[in-house]
Amino acid sequence: MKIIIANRAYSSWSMRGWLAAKLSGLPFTCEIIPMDTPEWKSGEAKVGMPSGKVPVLWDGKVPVWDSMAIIQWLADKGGHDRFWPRELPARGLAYAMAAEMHSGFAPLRSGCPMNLKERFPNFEPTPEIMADVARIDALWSEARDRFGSDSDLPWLFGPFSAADVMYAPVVTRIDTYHLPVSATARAYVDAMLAHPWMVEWIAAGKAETFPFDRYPVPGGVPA
Ligand SMILES: N[C@@H](CCC(=O)N[C@@H](CS)C(=O)NCC(=O)O)C(=O)O
Repeated sequence: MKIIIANRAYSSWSMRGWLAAKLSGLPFTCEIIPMDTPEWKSGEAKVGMPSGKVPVLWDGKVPVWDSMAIIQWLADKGGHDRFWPRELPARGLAYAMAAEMHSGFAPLRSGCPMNLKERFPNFEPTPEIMADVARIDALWSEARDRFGSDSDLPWLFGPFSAADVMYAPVVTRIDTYHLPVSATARAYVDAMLAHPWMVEWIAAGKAETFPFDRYPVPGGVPA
C-alpha cells in the first residue's frame, strides 16, 4: 500500500491518513506531494488523487481517498478492533465523534490552520473558535470519563483508536495557538504530542523545506 500525503507541517488531513496507516499495522510506503506548487495548482501533481485532495491510499490498483474512507478500508483489512472500541456504547460515541470532526468545527479549522513550524502565543480566538474548542473539550472529557479512564492508557477510549486519529491535528492546533482547555483536555494534548508517531510526524514536518507562499504567517514565532 502507498499513502499519498502533502506537507506534514500543514496538511492535517494527511496526518489523519498517515496515522490511520500506522494504526493498521500493515506495511505501507508514503509519497509526499507538496501543496501550492505550480504543479499542484495546475493539477499535474494530482494525477493520483481522484478528488484532487490528499490523503489517498493506493492499495494495489485501488485508490481510496478521504480520511474516513481510508480508516474504513484499513479497518476492514487490518482489523476493526484496532480502529474502534469493542463495546457498542463506546463504539457509538467514537463513530459520532469521528464523524463530527470530519464534517464540523469549521471556525477552528479555518481560523487555526495546522502549522507545525510556528506558534502564536498572542493569538486571540474568536467566540466561534472558542465554541468549537469547548465542544471538543466536552467530547474528549466525556470519552475519557465514560470509557478511557478505566485504562492506564491516556487515549480517548483507552487504546489508541480512530477517534484519536481524527482529533490528533486538533491537539496540535491547541498547542500552536495556545488555546485554553480543561485539565482533562490538556492531559490528552500532552499525551498526544508525546506519542511516538506524532513525535515522528512533527519532527518531519518541522524539517520540511518545501516553498509555500502562505507561510510563514506574520506574527508567528518559530515552533
Ligand atoms: N474530507 C477530506 C479532506 C481532504 C482535504 O481537504 N485535504 C486538503 C489538504 S489538508 C487538500 O488536499 N486540499 C486540496 C487543495 O488544497 O487543492 C478528507 O477527510 O480526507
